[in-house]
Amino acid sequence: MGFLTNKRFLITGVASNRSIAWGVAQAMQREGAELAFTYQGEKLQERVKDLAAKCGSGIVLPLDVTSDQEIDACFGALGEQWDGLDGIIHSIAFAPKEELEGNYVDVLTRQGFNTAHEISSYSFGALAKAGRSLMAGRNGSLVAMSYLGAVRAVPNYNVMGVAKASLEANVRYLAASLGPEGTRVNAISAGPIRTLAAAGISDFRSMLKQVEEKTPLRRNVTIDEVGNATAFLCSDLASGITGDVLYVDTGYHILG
Ligand code: 0WD
Repeated sequence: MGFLTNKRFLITGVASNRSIAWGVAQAMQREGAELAFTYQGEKLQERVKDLAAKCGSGIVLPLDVTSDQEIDACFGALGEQWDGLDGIIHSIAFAPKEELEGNYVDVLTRQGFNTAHEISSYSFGALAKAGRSLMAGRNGSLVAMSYLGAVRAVPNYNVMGVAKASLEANVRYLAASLGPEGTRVNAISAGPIRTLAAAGISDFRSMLKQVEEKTPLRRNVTIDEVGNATAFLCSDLASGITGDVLYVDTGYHILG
């Protein structure tokens, strides 16, 4: 019996079979969880449906986090299928590509900053709020995906790093806010992984190469490893952990 048996989770951010959220879904399903998925925009619907089916899930809901209406509709629809929810995986981020290369100040705009923060950080709190009543009394767990650029000035990561810093602060405030009702809130800070979102970051290849050469384990992390750590954080094995950022990056963050 898996350590997530009898638990139900909503997984956002599956865009392909390379997505971190897909690694999470596979690990959670293996551990016995029942899953529901969201997709952003019509063109991802079929792909996400196919991937969801591989996890035995028929619950696939549209969700663009820039829309309050879609957030409400998503949790409304979920509530019709499930009488409770044990957690939400937030695996969503976006910043305009033009702001993910070059000198931070040169490329910074108000619009880009606001968009990056709205989609990559605000949305975590918005999903927590919308899912709150479904999670009440179930020792729920929320997990968001972050990156080292939240705490260090990583070349080209720019405004996304600032948004990740906001996301990690959001983790702490949400943990303090929802802890009294039993809900835990954490983030995973993943090492770089080649996904669709990563393709938007300038010179991502050299980021991967640099990690491989220097990191303690001398290799990049996989979506399966991030998935396993996320499954753990969502399980009762992690019942004492909240408000934290767990690094799953083959040890890169410890280097000076
Ligand atoms: O190296 C990496 N790939 C790392 C990613 C290292 C550390 C952290 N992360 C984070 C990302 O910042 C993100 O928060 O992991 C999370 C998942 O990213 P991913 O798996 O690397 O990327 P991807 O497979 O592209 O999934 C992210 C998805 C979007 O994909 P596209 O490629 O279509 O932008 O986030 C979703 C979308 O499906 N997304 C949205 N979902 C709902 N509403 C929105 C939105 N407005 N915008 C983007």
